[in-house]
Amino acid sequence: MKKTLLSVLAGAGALATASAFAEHHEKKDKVDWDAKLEAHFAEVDANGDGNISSEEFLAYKAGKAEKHWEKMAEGAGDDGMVSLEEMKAMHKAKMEKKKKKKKEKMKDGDDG
Ligand SMILES: [Ca+2]
Repeated sequence: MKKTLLSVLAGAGALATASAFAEHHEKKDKVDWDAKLEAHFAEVDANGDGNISSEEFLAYKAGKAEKHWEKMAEGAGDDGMVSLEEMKAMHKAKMEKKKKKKKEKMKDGDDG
């Protein structure tokens, strides 16, 4: 009888833990993808006609590429060009920064 009661209690505890876990992740994962997509669409649809033309798409991508290049150029040498070694160094620095950020988040008790 004692064993059964313990099993029931352990089961209830596990259930409560699983429920709290699921609830936490449900809240965290609740992203309004429609709203995100609509915002992104509006960003690309430069003239706001509700359609994305190839010109709008390419202009949007060119803008993104330009911003990307500006970031890359920060790691470029004096010649204004990015070598493979410089690119690897930038990538390594970026990964280390990400790792450090993740560690700090975990320290704060927030897993993401
Ligand atoms: Ca358009």
